[in-house]
Amino acid sequence: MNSCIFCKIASGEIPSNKVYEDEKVLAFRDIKPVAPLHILVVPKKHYVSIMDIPAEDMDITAHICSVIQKIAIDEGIAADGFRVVINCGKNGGQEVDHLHYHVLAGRNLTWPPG
Ligand code: IU
Repeated sequence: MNSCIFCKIASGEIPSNKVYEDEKVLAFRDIKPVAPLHILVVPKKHYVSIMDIPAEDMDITAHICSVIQKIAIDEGIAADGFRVVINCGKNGGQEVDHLHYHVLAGRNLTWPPG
């Protein structure tokens, strides 16, 4: 996926405000934050959405969950709480077609979402 902007960010071709990286995942601060803390966690391998993850790769979801735990501790948001969002497809509000987890914190997030 040479044209995918998150592939380029994940590979370092496009710089980002990185908060965590390992061989499978990159986490970086969203360029248009909608909360005081807004971090995106993306797999380095390209999946369009959660619907695009093959069964044999599903362990990436558990790995991302453990990365989110680490980010929550490192960023000091675990005690007050936070939200994890995956937008999927048109009605889900997905704009970038590379799987990403939004981590949102730093204010009282309302429910239901708009
Ligand atoms: P969405 O779930 O696809 O709607 O969210 C995409 C997010 O990616 C959105 O919050 C953008 O602000 C964010 N983003 C970014 O942080 N850096 C970029 O270069 C681009 C989008 I393009």
